[in-house]
Amino acid sequence: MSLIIYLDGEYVPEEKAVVSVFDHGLLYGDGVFEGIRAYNGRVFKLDDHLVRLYESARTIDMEIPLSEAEMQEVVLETLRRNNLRDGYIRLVVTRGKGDLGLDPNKCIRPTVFCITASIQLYPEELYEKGLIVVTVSTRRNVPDAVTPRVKSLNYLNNIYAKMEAKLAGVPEAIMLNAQGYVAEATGDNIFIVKKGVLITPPSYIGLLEGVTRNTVMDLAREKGIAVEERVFTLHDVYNAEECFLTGTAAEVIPTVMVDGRVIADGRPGSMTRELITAYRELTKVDGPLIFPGETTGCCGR
Ligand code: PXG
Repeated sequence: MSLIIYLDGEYVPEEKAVVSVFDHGLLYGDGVFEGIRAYNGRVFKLDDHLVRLYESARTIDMEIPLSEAEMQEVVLETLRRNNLRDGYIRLVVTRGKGDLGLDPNKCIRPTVFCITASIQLYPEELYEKGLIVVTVSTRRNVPDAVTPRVKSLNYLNNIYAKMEAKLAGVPEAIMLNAQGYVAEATGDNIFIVKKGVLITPPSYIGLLEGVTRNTVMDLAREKGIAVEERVFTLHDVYNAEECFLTGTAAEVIPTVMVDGRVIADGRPGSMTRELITAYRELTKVDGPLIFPGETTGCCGR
C-alpha cells in the first residue's frame, strides 16, 4: 500500500508527492531536515527535533512557512494517516522552487514535506556484540565554511566518509575535524568513558548536536555519572574504558573496535549497557501521543 506523504499543505499518496526539478533543495542541497522516531504511539523528543529544525532554518536564513505548533501537527497527522505507532519520520524543508541560479531570494516559498515509514531496526546482535568502526580520511566540514550544527540537505561530507567506511568493510566511520580532534560519526555522535567520566566533544568543534546525544547526557547525569563536553583525540578513543555512538536510528550502540584497536576487553561496557537500557525505557514514555485518545499510547492491539 502506498504511503501518505505531507507535501505543502496536503496529504497525498507517495506517487503524487513530487517536487520540482527547480527546487533548490535538489539543485543545491539548500534546505534543512530532521530524522525523528516514533515509539509506542509517541513521537520521541519531538520538541527537541523541532527546535533544531527551526534553528537550522534560521541559520541558513530561511523562514519556515508553518509555526512550530503547526509543524508538530503535520508530523502527528502524517503518522495518523499512515496508521503508524512506531516508525521513522523524515521532515524536510527546502528553499523551494527557484531559477537555475544560486540566489535563494528568487525562490518563491520553502517546500515542506514529511515522510513517515516503518523502520528497519538494527539487528539486536550489534547491541550485544558492538560495532567495529574505522577513522576515515575525510575531515568533517569546517564550521567557518558550512557549520555541521545545521542539519542541512548537503550530506556529501558524510557520504564521502560513509563510502570510506564501506570500502573498509565496516558500517560506520569516525570523522575528525580539521584540527584532528574526534568529531563524530557519519550519522551518529560519539562518546567515550575515561576514569568513569562520560565524555563527548563539544558541538563548536564542528559536529551535529544530536538529540540522542543530549538525551544520553541527561540520562547519565540523572544517574550521577560525571559528564564532560571536551575535545579528545584518537589516542583517547583507543585507550578508552568504553566507547559508543548515538543517533536517532542507531539509538545507543556500543563500539568495541576502532582502527583495529580493541576497546578495553572488546565487549560493550557496563555504563554503555546501563545507558542503552535507560534510553530504551525513555523511548516508551517520552513525547506527544500520536492518537490523543490513547492514555497509555500502548501497543496492545
Ligand atoms: N551527526 C550527524 C552528522 C547526523 O546526521 C547525528 C549526528 C545524530 O543526531 P540525532 O539527533 O539523530 O541523535 C546525525 C543523525 C541515518 C541518518 O540513516 C542519520 C541522520 C541523518 C540522516 C540519516 O542513520 N542524522
